[in-house]
Amino acid sequence: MSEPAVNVLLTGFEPFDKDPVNPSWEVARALDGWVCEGATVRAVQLPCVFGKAIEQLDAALLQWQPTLVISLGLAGGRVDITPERVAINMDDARIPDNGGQQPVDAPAVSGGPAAYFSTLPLKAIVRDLRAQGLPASVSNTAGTFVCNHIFYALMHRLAKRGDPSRTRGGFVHVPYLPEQAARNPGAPSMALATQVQALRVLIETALTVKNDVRETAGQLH
Ligand code: PCA
Repeated sequence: MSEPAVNVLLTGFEPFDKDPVNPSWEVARALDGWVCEGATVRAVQLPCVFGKAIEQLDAALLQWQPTLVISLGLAGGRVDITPERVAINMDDARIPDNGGQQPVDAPAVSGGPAAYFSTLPLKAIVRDLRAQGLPASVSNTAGTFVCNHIFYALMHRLAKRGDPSRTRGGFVHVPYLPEQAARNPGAPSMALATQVQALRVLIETALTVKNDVRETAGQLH
């Protein structure tokens, strides 16, 4: 008898804000089919549209029944790979999404709790990335746009299953690609190959480290 397939769902977003490329999707699709610790990465692109992104996430969760879910998004201006600590139940869009919606102070999931924490081993991830020469830090805000929206919806769904340790999930923001920084002079960037390597390390750590390490990654402000 063959073992049931073990899948890692890795989502990335389509380009937004008139940008022709989104590194989050470039990284995800580069890893589609990669096998790590016996688990196969399944890359799915999400629309940068409030609501519709959640529908497509739900379809992907149903299709792949993943044991680990990592959603990626671009945070232009960040200097490193940033696993997010917390998703808040708040849509407050500074710019319209790709469908022209611009919610202000609306819940991501109506009636949901204020926030959820990532269930990824954040500190171990940052430790392992840095040890491999890959810049990373924990972020304490995923913003209030579509990335935080999908992060919140993901954690709400995993929490409602009642066994948060069975399917781990979280969100990771990635920096601009060099070509994007060239269009935004002065902005920091990271090459695609480096971002892809960082996600390889991150997925392996998320699959193998059951209990996070105790190390500070706090910020004073
Ligand atoms: N970044 C945006 C939405 C899509 C993406 O890649 C964000 O940080 O909300």
